[in-house]
Amino acid sequence: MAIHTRTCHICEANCGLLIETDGRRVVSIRGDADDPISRGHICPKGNAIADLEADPDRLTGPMKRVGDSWVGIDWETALAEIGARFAGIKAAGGAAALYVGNPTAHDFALGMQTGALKKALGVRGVYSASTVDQMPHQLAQYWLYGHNALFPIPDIERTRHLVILGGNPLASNGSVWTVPDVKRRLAEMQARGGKLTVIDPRRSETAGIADAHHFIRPGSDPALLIALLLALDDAGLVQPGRLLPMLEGWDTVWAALRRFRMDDLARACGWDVAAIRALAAEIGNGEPTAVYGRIGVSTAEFGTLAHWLINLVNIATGNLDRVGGVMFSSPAIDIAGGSGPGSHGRFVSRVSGHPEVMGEFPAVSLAEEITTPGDGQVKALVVIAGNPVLSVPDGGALAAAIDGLELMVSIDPMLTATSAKADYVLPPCGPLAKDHYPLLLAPIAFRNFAKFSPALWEPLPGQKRDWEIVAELARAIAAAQGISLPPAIDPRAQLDRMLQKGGRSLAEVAAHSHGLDLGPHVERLPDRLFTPAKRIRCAPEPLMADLTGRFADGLAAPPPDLVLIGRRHIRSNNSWLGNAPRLAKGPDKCIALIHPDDAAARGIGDGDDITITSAAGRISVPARVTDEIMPGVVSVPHGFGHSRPGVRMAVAGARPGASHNDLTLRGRIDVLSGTAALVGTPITIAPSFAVAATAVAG
Ligand SMILES: Nc1nc2c(c(=O)[nH]1)N[C@H]1C(S)=C(S)[C@@H](COP(=O)(O)OP(=O)(O)OC[C@H]3O[C@@H](n4cnc5c(=O)[nH]c(N)nc54)[C@H](O)[C@@H]3O)O[C@H]1N2
Ligand SMILES: Nc1nc2c(c(=O)[nH]1)N[C@H]1C(S)=C(S)[C@@H](COP(=O)(O)OP(=O)(O)OC[C@H]3O[C@@H](n4cnc5c(=O)[nH]c(N)nc54)[C@H](O)[C@@H]3O)O[C@H]1N2
Ligand code: SF4
Ligand SMILES: [Mo]
Repeated sequence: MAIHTRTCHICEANCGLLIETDGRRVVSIRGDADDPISRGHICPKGNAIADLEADPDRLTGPMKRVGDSWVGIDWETALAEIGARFAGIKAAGGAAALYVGNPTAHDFALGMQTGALKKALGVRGVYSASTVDQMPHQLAQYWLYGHNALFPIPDIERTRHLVILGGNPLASNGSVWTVPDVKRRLAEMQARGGKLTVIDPRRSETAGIADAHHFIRPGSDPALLIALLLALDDAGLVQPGRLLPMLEGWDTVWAALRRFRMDDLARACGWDVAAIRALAAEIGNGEPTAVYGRIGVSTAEFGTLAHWLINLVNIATGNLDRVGGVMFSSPAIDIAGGSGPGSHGRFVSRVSGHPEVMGEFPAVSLAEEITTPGDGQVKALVVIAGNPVLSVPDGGALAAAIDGLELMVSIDPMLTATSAKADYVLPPCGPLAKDHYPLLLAPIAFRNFAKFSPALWEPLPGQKRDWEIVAELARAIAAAQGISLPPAIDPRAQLDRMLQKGGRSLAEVAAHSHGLDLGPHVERLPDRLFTPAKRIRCAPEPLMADLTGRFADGLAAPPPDLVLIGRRHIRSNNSWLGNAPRLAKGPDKCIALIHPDDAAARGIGDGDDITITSAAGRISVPARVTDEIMPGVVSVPHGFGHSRPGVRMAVAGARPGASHNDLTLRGRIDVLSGTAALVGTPITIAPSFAVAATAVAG
């Protein structure tokens, strides 16, 4: 028996775990009370790591598709075959694409190898989960602060008022905000006299514990945020304080904002002007206040605009870089200092001319790059730890496009809706055979920390770690084309170098096996700015143009009758934990929430099976009639749809649910960042029996 300290790799909370093992068997997993940031917290997903390790559906070695079946193949042969097939495709003029999924963000060693794979594949723009997620934050930060990785983090331990738009940390455990034990921390804030305000079209779990909850029409947050800024201005509450000398273009912003009329903005977001003024008075009362927006705000048609406006609200009230407001971290490894600041529009995508953003193309544009003939048509695809068929809008179209590829390789432990379409699946070893360091998460934590968790054991014979697979795949593909790549980066050595740059070492961090507390955030401006003049660029031209053009033009447009939004469940993680028995139990999660008025108008009763239709497709799910959702809005979680052909996930398949992304539309995007508008999809709904009857009649 042994007890290992570990960081949970599943979500951004990065909880400290104590894992008790007997040989290679996990006996128990519990929260680590000595972890400086999570202080013993654990959620059901942390316990489910035992299920992930022991999942009987987990692939134990490389698989090759032969006709309609899978055959096992050894690594060397698989890599050589992939290399040769890839070189053939390249020689015939075909192009490649790389899609990088969310779990990559939790594997520092893997992230170090993707550059080599990009080079071997000859790809310039990559596709990733970022453009169905947080890219708007990064783009707004790149323009404002000069670096895409400068995330302002709510100072939950010292704030007096936290305002959350489009985030539900009680289900998600916090996002772009590593904040384990968030429920208790929010309660502590309230016990100190602090206030929690939630703005969400659904009375979410977080709204349920808030001091105030306001509904908002999906996608209309920018209207509310502009209205809040105008109300602050009207009340004489615009007080950037010590930030003022750092602001560039401040007057330009206000000139543009003042062209909007309060009534128009209020109508667009469905608020009373009086309620907007009341919230502005609270936000601007001089107390430490943090306004935070997350995925409900970023995955919208004006995602970048919304995040820019959230930053402007925090600047206008003097709460940016202020204790108790939103603050910049001082991580042990400064990823901002160590990487380029970011980019926008250095080159464009082939088919639709989307500008690259941080070197990425929109995930929604992958399908068209595969199906549109011509020079540079994508014929080969590599997916690393991703399930875009379920996670990217119009997954049905992407699935069909993938069928037309000449070569598809998936690095994934499971046969999923996406990897089941591959020609080769290269599965990694179990998660506990990999080292862990929160390279991308520590910089967004509510408090500075460092923690290294060594692998509990070596991979089983014949298994490899993700980073080894990517490194070897890159070299096999390069070699087949006669390209030479430098030797693979040794992750531990590289991590040590990165820590040493900040004055520490891997040995020192590793010696603190429960984690190293590096203290609360401190004021970092203006030094932390990456802009040449060390000033905050408040009025970036593309945002000003988006504000006065696309946004202003659409403000008066009447909203669709009914729109779709998403949600998360504490026992899920996107599409990939559905096969863990201890998470799958309990009531059905893939159900639609519908307001009683909307249900009554369509003859829908609680528990009825309903069919939801959009311009992309249709799905059927059970309905729950509830006033926790606002009228005109339906909520369905994403990450379901495990009954697609070839999926081998017995537990998930027993209750497969339907995929939200069979309804989302490829054409609805935030044009600045290329991020999909996942919220606000126009839909119609009807009882499934009625739809079936019409289909028969038609
Ligand atoms: N409608 C709608 N769609 C959404 C969202 C939404 O809110 N609404 N959210 C979006 C967001 S925020 C995200 S991040 C994306 C996620 O989108 P993706 O990253 O494309 O998908 P995931 O569902 O996270 O699937 C991850 C895959 O990685 C595999 N995997 C898990 N662990 C490992 C590992 O250690 N190594 C390897 N190689 N593979 C592993 C899993 O088996 C799974 O197939 O989905 C997005 N899609
Ligand atoms: N349990 C669990 N935890 C997770 C995940 C998971 O799938 N399950 N996924 C992880 C990932 S990859 C991510 S990116 C994070 C995301 O973390 P969060 O951003 O906290 O994500 P959600 O829980 O989906 O909360 C989004 C909220 O936005 C609301 N919303 C929808 N549309 C709008 C709108 O137009 N305006 C406003 N103001 N609100 C809106 C929704 O009703 C929902 O309550 O969670 C991470 N953690
Ligand atoms: S909250 Fe996130 S990091 Fe913590 S145990 Fe749950 S899944 Fe793991
Ligand atoms: Mo995400």
